[in-house]
Amino acid sequence: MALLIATRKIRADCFAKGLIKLDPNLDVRVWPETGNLAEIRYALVWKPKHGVLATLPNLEVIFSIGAGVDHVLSDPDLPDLPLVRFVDPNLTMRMTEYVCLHVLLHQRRMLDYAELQREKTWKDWSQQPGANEVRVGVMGLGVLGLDAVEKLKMLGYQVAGWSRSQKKIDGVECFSGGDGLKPFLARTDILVCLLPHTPETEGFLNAELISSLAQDGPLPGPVLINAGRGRVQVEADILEALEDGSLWEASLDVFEEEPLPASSPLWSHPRVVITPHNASISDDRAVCRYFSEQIARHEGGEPLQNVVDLKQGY
Ligand code: NDP
Ligand code: OXD
Repeated sequence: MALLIATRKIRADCFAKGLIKLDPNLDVRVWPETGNLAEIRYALVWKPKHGVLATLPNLEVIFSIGAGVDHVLSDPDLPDLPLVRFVDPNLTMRMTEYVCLHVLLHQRRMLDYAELQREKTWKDWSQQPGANEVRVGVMGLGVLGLDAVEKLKMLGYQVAGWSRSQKKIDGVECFSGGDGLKPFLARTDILVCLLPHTPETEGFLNAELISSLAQDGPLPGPVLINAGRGRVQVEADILEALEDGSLWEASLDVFEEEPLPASSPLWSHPRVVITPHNASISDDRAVCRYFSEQIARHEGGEPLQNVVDLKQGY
């Protein structure tokens, strides 16, 4: 039984060591040194080269090193096999940290204070609303969104969530689908996007959506935080919205093109916080433990966990 790892070489070598430590009998290969392709039954991948998975005639399961699977589903030659995504408490915790950090940053007007500090100006900014005055809306109530809304609630925000299917969460106003979108946006001062990139969500965070956010909140304007996927946002529309005032500030962790090109005006926009797609990075040891367990389950005839719905694309 062999497993092929296809990701950046340094990380692949680290996963190979970790997996062998957990199961010394596992035959681990690092792409492009595949050996006999017919022996490979599992593939552990992050942004694999298109077409590689289709060359493995006896592949049984594809493992995504990340929670998102768009990097696998974009392969036009993807074999029709179970795709298991990474779900892990550490990944969830790190994303919740990012969400809370950035919601607090905008609510407490930290970008204004950073500017005042650069000017060496001692000035108390009185217009920092309390958390209880701020309406946060989380798009995507999956593994990550559900944890984020719970922690935001604990911080005292007025929290709502929006997802494809209707949810019922204590203390969180839940909206769903096309009908729920406008009312959800209309009550949202800080919008947090934790949506996957699918054909349905492509370009979703656009001018029309931004202009539907609440304009009567306690901050100078609405805020967008996107840690889902870059192709869910339209960067030209975000920049325009920041200029025309329909958006006040933004925190962006993901981008249409990554790395974000040096020519992007987002880099130097005074009301934008940029992070390099590291809101929540999969922990290497947890990745090894999790997929080693999935292999053991599969070998033992137990069902795989967190199998992606290929029709929905997440
Ligand atoms: P899940 O699959 O658990 O949740 C996805 C959520 O999005 C669900 O609530 C789903 O609705 C909702 N959704 C999907 N499509 C639509 C749609 N068309 N309309 C409305 N709601 C929709 O994913 P996770 O929470 O684990 O992860 C979310 C995303 O976060 C990942 O796909 C990945 O892109 C991103 N991510 C980013 C990281 C980073 O570092 N920036 C790190 C990890 C993940 P429903 O509940 O009805 O199915
Ligand atoms: C993921 C990511 O999907 O890191 O896990 O983006």
